[in-house]
Amino acid sequence: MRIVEIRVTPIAVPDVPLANTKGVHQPVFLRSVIEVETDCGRVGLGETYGAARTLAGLRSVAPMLEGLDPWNLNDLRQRTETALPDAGGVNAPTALADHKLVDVVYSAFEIACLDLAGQQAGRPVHKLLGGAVRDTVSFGGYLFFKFAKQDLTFGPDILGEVMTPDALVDQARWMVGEYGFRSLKLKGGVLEPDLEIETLLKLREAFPHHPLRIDPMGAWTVPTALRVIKALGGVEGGVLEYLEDPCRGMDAMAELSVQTDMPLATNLVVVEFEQVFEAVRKNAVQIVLSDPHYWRGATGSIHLGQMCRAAGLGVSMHSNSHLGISLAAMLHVAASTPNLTYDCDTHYPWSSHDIVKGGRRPFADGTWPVPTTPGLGVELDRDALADLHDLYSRTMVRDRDDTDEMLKYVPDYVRKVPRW
Ligand code: GKR
Ligand code: MG
Repeated sequence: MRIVEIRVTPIAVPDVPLANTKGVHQPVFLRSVIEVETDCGRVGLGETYGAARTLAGLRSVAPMLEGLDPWNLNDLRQRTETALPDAGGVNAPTALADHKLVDVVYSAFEIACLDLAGQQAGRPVHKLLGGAVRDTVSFGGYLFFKFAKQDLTFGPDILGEVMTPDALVDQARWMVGEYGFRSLKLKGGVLEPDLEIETLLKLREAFPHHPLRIDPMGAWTVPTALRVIKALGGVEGGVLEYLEDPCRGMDAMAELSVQTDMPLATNLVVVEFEQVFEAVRKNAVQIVLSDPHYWRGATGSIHLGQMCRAAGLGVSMHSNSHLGISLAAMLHVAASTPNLTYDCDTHYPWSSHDIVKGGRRPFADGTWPVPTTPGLGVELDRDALADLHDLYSRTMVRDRDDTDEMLKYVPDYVRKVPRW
């Protein structure tokens, strides 16, 4: 089996104004959909970021993959590195972490190659990743403070403004009622820390048995983080399961870690293998979030799990706004990472679109079944792809910039991380 053609299609997906510490989501989020076609007529699928640098990277590597055997992932890595020497990062300057273009591009094509290999072998992708250790993958409800959507041109809002602790608890009730999530994560760093403390205490009251997390994305100084941990009851009998990226940068996380037993998680300070060693040396974090979109694909995410086990670190899973091909990749990886013991993140409930046949996948009790059919287990809905590509052409949004978008809602907004 050899690759004969690759199609990379940028799409724009209607989004809602979800807030985080660096701003707010734009009216659409961008994704790239990858179709890798082989000489035997099979098509492998991938989905990744859709912002300009990622798209350009995918497009410059695609022609170099002609003739590649999709089973040969070392060859894929080599060709990607050759096509993108010193390519730098993918993210906007306002982002809080950057990911290497070469890792992101490799990851996207790797998923498509594994889809092809699985299809040819007649086995689901998780069989190629060491085998599934679970039949379903459990996700947490991802809660966001948000504005009411001002511009309804590209799609309706979900739930309107949510900018107070009580409104956030209502959002959680909706999410748990609708999807059955059994744990909850709050995107913090948006309201003042006291209001976010109040929110978590009210969530605990409303959901006495749901594990709770908060992710302020580096918004707090070390003293503020310590104050929040104390107010939330610390570790034993406290409100939090873990605290994700409370402080900005590896050294601030290490400074906090030495003063608390609260498990600290990250998808900001450990995003490359080399950083796992630094984090362990500095005892900066106790849990690392994996993600097949930048941890060198599905195989890299599995390697991360093994490294974390050796280092005594826990593993959870990160998400960005995504659709069904990414969801399938996340399911295969999560199923075959034995030490992924926390509920995974997903933005899926915040969108009402999909590009896979059969439409949006329903989930029960906050879980999705692990696909059992060959490959990734999803097929492309070409009409849906064409519609979202058309939206991409019409919107003219080409990069993610939450900070710029925030000025539409708060005209004097200034990005400041940490803020409190
Ligand atoms: O969607 O606003 C968002 C999140 O902040 C996302 O961009 C992060 O990558 O959810 C992610 C996280 O930091 O866990
Ligand atoms: Mg995070």
